[in-house]
Order: sequence, then C-alpha cells, then structure tokens
Amino acid sequence: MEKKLSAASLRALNYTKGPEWFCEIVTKPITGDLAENDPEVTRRDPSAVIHADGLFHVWYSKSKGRSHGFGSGDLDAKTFPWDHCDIWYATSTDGWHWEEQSLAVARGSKGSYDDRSVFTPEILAHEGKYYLVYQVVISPYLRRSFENISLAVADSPSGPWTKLPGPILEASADGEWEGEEDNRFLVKKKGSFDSHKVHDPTLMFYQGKFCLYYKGEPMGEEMFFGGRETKWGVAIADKIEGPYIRSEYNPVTNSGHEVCVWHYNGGIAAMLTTDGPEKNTLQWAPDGINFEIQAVIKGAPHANGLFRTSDHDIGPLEGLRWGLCHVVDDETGTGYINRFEIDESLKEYFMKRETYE
Ligand code: AAL
Repeated sequence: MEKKLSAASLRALNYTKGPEWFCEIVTKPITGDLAENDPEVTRRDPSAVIHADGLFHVWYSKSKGRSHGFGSGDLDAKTFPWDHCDIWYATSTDGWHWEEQSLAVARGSKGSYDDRSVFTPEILAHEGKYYLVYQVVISPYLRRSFENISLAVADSPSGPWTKLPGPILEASADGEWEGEEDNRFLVKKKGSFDSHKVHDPTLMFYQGKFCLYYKGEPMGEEMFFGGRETKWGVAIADKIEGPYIRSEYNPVTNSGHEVCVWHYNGGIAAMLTTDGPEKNTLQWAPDGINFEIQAVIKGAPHANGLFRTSDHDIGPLEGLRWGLCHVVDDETGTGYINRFEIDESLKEYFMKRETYE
C-alpha cells in the first residue's frame, strides 16, 4: 500500500531536525547574595556567564525599593523593578554559590542619555577585552519613553568600565503617536517592529562582525498570536563601537521575549520563549539571520543568561547547557537569581529516534 503522510506528519518533519535538539529545562536554586529574595532589592536579568581568571562572572540589573508603576504622579518614583537600576556583578568558583562583588556600570548624571536606568546587561569577551551591552532610559520614565542600547568596555571583568558617549542602537522611532496623552497604545502609525523599544541586547562576534541581537517593541503595541508583540532584530557592525546597521531582514524572528542566542555549527542557535506564534521553540540560522525551528520545548525560565563555552559545537544544546535566570516574587515584584540547566535525566528519552514510517 502506498504510504501516505498527513499534513501534521509532514509539518513535523520540517522542524524535527533531529532528536538532539529536543530537551527540557529545569531551574535549581543557587546560594549566596544572588539567591536572596529581598523585598527591598531586585537583582534580575542576568547576563551570560563567562569564565575568566579562574572564576565565573555574571552581571545583572540591581535596584532598591518597591515599584509604583507608571502614572503614580511622582515622575521620580520607581516605576518597575528595572527602573532606577545600576549594573552590578558577582563571581562564583563553582557556578552555584554567587558572591556580589561591586557596581560595574552606574546610571549617568542628570540630563545624560542614561540618567534614569541602566539595565538588562549582556557580556562579550573579545580579544582580551570585556564589553557590556545594556538598556538605557532617560528621565522622566514615561509610557511613551523610547528605550535604547548602550555599551561599556573594560580590560578586566572587575572593571573599571568606560561607557561610550551615547547609545549604540536607538529605537527606530518611525511611528507616529496619536494625541498628547502618555499612552503608548495610541498611534496614528506603528512604524517598524522596533519603533518604541530596543531591549535585551546580546552581542555576538560572528563571521568577523559584531552582531547585536535585540528584542523590539513597536509604538502602539498590540496583542500578537496571544502574546505580546515582541520580535527580535539584529544590527551589525564592523567595529564593536558601531555604527550598528539593522539587517534588511529584520525582524529575524516573529516571536520570543528576552534574547537567548549561542554559537552552533557555524550559525546562530536561539531559544524563543514567552511571546508569539513560535514561542517555546529552539531555532537555528546558518547565517545568523534566517532562523528555522529545530525543536519545540515546554518553555523555559525568564531572562536566561547562558554560560558561554568554547565547546558550543559539541552538539546543538551545548551552548544552552546551563546558565542563570531570574525569578520574580509574585507579591513584591522584586527579583532574584536561579540557575537553569538542561534536564540531563531526560536525555535518553529525547534521543530515542522516532520515525513516521
Ligand atoms: C524584560 C526585558 C527587558 C525589559 C524589562 C527589563 O522582560 O524584556 O528588561 O525592559 O523586562
């Protein structure tokens, strides 16, 4: 009898590139300062973890006090846990016990492009130097505030960090607000996918260029396939300080929240979570731009900062093997840090080959 394949079987064959892409991710508690669930202190959005000078290092957003949201009437009041942040850093000898070391990058002085908050950092170690990329906001922080990305450089993970004089990537701001009210949903024109915010920067040295992956949010954001309208773009530069030119293919994803990318097999692998029609998928782009689904996953914790390993070509999941992520306390809204890992106990289960025959 002629073998027939249903639409579902055919479709699955398109994205089940191999069982080695399938996994589940689990979180585990860490110990030390970053594990503290303190109602007055937020530590969130950990960067990638790097190993240098015999230690693991991580950077993260840190702020004090409770949040009041937008529209509290006090323009100086902290709006969200990522407002009034500075970037701090911590070290660990084993990846489990983390000790806070010091401030890395502080907010700028009043009137500067980063005077309100510097947050959501990522790290790139490149040719003996260290580069932090992060989000910046200027005061006052309003619903219609545009959010940008900036960079600081240091000779050692412990700093001192030198900031660039201005952002390396700004929101494209090519939409048009409707009226004067501070309402980010009212627009005459939405503009590009990243017209309002460029967030969650991750800088990768790839094919001899600096590729800045980021999450975009448009002015007049709407719901999109049951999630927020967030997609990723990439901006590419010959020199690390820029200029960063957006890819003509942007957005390069139709889904995803915090950017999570790693090197694999000459391309860039990605884990997309939280929002969009392709949330909870692992994807891979042979050119860093044209991503295809490789596997679906159950989901993953928020704001994953991957351990950067030079072993990323051992297998597709090597660059995702472990890292740090944040947990938000439901009651206080403040954040603290956990560790995530690929659940090794399920490896055998996922590696069993299945066919449609
Ligand atoms: C996160 C990230 C960015 C946003 C805020 C802090 O989910 O997407 O970092 O600005 O929330």
